[in-house]
Amino acid sequence: MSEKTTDFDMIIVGAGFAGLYMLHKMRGLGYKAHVVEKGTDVGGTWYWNRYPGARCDIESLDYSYQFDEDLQQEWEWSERYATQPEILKYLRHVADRFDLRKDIDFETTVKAAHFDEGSGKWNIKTDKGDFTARYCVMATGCLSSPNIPDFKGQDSFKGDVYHTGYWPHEGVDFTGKRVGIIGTGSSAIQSIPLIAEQAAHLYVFQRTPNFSVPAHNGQIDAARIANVKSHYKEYRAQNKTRLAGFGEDGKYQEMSIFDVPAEEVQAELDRRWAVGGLQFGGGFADTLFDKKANDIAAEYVRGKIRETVKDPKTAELLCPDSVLGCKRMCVDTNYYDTYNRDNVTLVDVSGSGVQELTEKGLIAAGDEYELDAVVFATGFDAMTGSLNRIDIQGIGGAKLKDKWSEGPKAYLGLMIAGFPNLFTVTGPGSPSVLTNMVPTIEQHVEFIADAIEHLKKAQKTTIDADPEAQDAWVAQVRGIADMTLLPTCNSWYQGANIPGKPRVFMPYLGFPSYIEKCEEVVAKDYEGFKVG
Ligand code: FAD
Ligand code: N01
Repeated sequence: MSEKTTDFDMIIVGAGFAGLYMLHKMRGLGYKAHVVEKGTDVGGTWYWNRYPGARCDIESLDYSYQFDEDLQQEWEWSERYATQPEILKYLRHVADRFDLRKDIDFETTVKAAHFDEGSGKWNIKTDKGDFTARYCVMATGCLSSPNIPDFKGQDSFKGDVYHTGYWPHEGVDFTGKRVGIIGTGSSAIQSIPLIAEQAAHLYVFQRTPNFSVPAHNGQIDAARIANVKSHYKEYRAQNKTRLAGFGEDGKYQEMSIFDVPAEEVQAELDRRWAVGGLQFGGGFADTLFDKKANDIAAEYVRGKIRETVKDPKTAELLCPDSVLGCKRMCVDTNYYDTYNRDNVTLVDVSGSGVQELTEKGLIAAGDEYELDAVVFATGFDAMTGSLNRIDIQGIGGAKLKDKWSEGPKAYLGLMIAGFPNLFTVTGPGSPSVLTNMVPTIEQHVEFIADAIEHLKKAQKTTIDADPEAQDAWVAQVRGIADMTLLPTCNSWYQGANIPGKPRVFMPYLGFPSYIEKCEEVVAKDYEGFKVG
């Protein structure tokens, strides 16, 4: 342990964007806060995901903290979409700039957190020792538990095995190797073009194709940086009025696609494709709500795939038949073009899937592929995975895992009824993964800090979610999702990627209405929370 004392006002689990800001915020308010982190350094997502091509797909000027004006003015992003090393460098800089490391225990994993009703404190067990704290914040991340499917013969493969979310720090050289990659989500779509440049041959095992739009990445234009920095506060404030907390105002985004003349629709889709990035999906008001409207944008992307990929059979395999945006859209550099390389083969595993790993490679769709390395780009047990891996027990020894056995329930994605003084940053029911996550994380951290200050002023010691308010919020999260096309495919948003995981739509759609709700809750004296 880095300090002799083991009793804190707050224990924070995780040293990513959320944990670092939570520590800084609480320290600034005069609390004794301490972070416990499994990794050897800060960074969270950007510490673990070091696969080739890893970078954010929200623009760097947006995907960064806004809590400190000097920091946002002084930090210089080099590319439109920052690479994993650059984001990690930024988070390391934040840790040093605010002297955060002295209050972080690295290489320490939290195994259990039990609420002690007698003392009103949390007993937190790690693999290196125990802590007590009045408040416990799970800043454990919502895409931080890698999903490694349980294939037959998993251990028999004699070659190298990697997961994108556990990438070796020293990097991997695939030169001259026969490589197989399982999955075609964002991680795969970023890494495939770069692995293909090195490998002797790359086999891509695709269960479901994804929609991807070009990043058009490059150096950030100096004039744009100067412009944003000249009014960063207002720029950030404007982003908070946007559905996903970032983006641009388009001419037609309040209009139905059917109210816009066809040639203007085409021109707007062309314009958005040329701009690149996730904003492609936000051109018209009904794309996410009306299947026919969605079909127009989806067919546009399919057209681009067919134009780019020379082999018609491969192109068809790459065309998703699902709704655009129903699985998280991907943003790529040269993804589709990579399939024009002679050393890349797309293998359709949509029917029988990857069946097993063998000594020499893997069996998919009945054929054995001989490989030197297998890359699992198989995603994460999203939103609940890292929480369920900790033995969390609340009032009466109730286990979080049991409470969530039919799907996670939380109030505002911030607290779980029956687990007093335990907060989750971007928990289920938060807008989290449907937004630019950094401003969402900052909003959550500030809400938690304000709630604790509220308790102090009111001379109270406990805050808990009211079960009825929680149920109403869970119903609202699902109700909103049900108005959209989001629940229409097997996405990780609803746990469909993990065998046996309850099928429940987890994130809340709508950053502005979420902020409004939180402000209303505070104005009504923490409505929906029990303070005691
Ligand atoms: P994390 O960064 O996941 O940090 C959680 C930390 O908790 C980890 O370091 C983990 O080791 C630690 N931890 C977990 N359990 C324990 C335990 N039991 N004991 C000790 N420590 C523990 N979001 C965007 O908005 N835009 C993007 O472009 C974007 N790109 C992404 C790219 C990738 C490859 C991935 C995987 C995610 C991406 N995300 C993106 C989502 C990203 O996870 C968030 O933006 C953000 O980094 C999350 O920060 P966090 O601090 O909440 O969690
Ligand atoms: O994971 P995914 P990811 N057999 O779950 C396949 C963020 N992120 O790591 O679709 C065969 O999207 C699975 O197939 P299917 C972002 O939020 C952002 O790529 O389930 N295949 C799918 O193709 C993202 O959404 C960036 O049928 C199997 C793939 O593996 C989230 O993290 C970059 C399988 C997993 O895709 C997760 O992305 C990276 C099996 N048994 C990540 N099991 C940016 O660009 C799974 N698959 C910012």
